[in-house]
Amino acid sequence: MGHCRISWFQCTIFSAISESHLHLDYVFTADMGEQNDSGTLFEGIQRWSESKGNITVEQMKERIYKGIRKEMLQGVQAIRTHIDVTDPTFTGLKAALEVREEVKDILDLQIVAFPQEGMYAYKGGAELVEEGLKMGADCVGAIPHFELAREFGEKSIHKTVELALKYDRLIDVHCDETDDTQSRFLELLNALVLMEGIGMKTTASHTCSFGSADNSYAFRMMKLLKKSGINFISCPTENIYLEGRQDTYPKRRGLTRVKELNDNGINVCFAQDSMSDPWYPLGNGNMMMILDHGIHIAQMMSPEEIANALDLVTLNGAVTMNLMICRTSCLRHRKISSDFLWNGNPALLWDAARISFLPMNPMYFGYTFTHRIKSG
Ligand code: 17E
Ligand code: FE2
Repeated sequence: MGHCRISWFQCTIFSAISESHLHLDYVFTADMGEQNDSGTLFEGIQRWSESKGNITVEQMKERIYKGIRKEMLQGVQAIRTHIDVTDPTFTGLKAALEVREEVKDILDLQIVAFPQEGMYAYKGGAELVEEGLKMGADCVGAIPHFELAREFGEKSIHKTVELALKYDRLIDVHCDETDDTQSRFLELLNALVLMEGIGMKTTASHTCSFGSADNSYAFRMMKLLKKSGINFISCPTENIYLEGRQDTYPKRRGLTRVKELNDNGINVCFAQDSMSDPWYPLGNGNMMMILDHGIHIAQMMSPEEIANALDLVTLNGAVTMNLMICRTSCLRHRKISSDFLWNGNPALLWDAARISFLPMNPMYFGYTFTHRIKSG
C-alpha cells in the first residue's frame, strides 16, 4: 500500500503508529466503580454510567495525558479518541478539547462526540451529540446496538449521517459491537454514506456481528462496502475479550472479518480501545502488542500478510483518520533505557515524540518530518 518503509542503520522507517480507536476519558478508571463481573460490553457501560459522575476536568485531563504519554512513548503519533458526551456537563469533552489544543504540535488528536449511553435510549441524547460537535468534536459517533430498539438504532444512524453533513465532520460509529447476527446497522450506515458520497470519511468500529454473519450476506456486503470506501477498525484484544460471552463451545472470537475485508481491498486497521477501564482491565498503549494479537486472531500470517502487517497499525489507521499528511516513525532493534520521560510533564511529550527511549526492545521514535500518504 505505498507504505514508506526503508531499512537504514538498523532502523526501519515507516508511517507513524496510529491509534485510531481509544477511549481516553476512560483510561485508568477500572478501579473507580464496581468490577465488571460478566466481562460484557453491556455491564461495562453500566459500570461506567454508575461511576462517571464525580470527575473534574482537571482529573480527566490528568488521566488523558497519562494515556497519551503511554501511547506516544511507544511510537504513536495520531490518536482518535471517543469521548462520552452523554454527560450534560461535558467534562470529558472539555478536557479532551483542551488537551487537543495543547498537544497539537506533536500529536494528531481527533475527538469523536460519542454517545456512550445512546442517542435515543433516554431523552435529549441526540442533542448532546450535536452540542459536542458545536463545541468542536471532529467526528460524530453513535452506538446503534445499544439503543432500546432496532428502530431507534436505525434512527441514530440516520441522525449521525445528518449531523456529519450539517457540520462537515467525519463519522465513527461503534457499530454492531455484539455477536448478535441480527445486528446489521453496518448495512444502513454503509448505504447512507454511499449515497452521500462520504464513505471515505466514515468508519465502522468493531462490527463484531459481521464476524458472525452468514457467508452469503457477507458476500453481498463486501461489494457494497468496497463501493462506498468506508473504513473499518477492529480492536482485537478488546473484541475477543468482550464477545463470545454468551457462547459455550464452540466460542466465537468476536472479531469482524478483518482478513476478508483486507483481501477485498477495504481499508481496515487495528486499535487498542481501552486501557484499564470498566470494559477491559489491561492495555498499555503498545500497538505492537495489539498488532501481534490481531494477526493471530484474524489468521493473517501468510508471508505477504506479515510483510504488510505494520500497515494495520500505521498507514491504514492514518487513512481511516483522513490524515493526508502522516508523521513518520522509526523502529530500532537496540536496547536503551531512560527515566526522564516518565515524569508527568506534558512538555516532555515533545521529546517523547522525537526520541522515545523504551526500557525494552524494540525502540520507536518519531521524526519531526512528515511524508505524504494516499489521499482521496
Ligand atoms: N464503550 C463501548 O461502547 N465499547 C467499548 N469497547 C468500550 C467502551 C471500551
Ligand atoms: Fe470503543
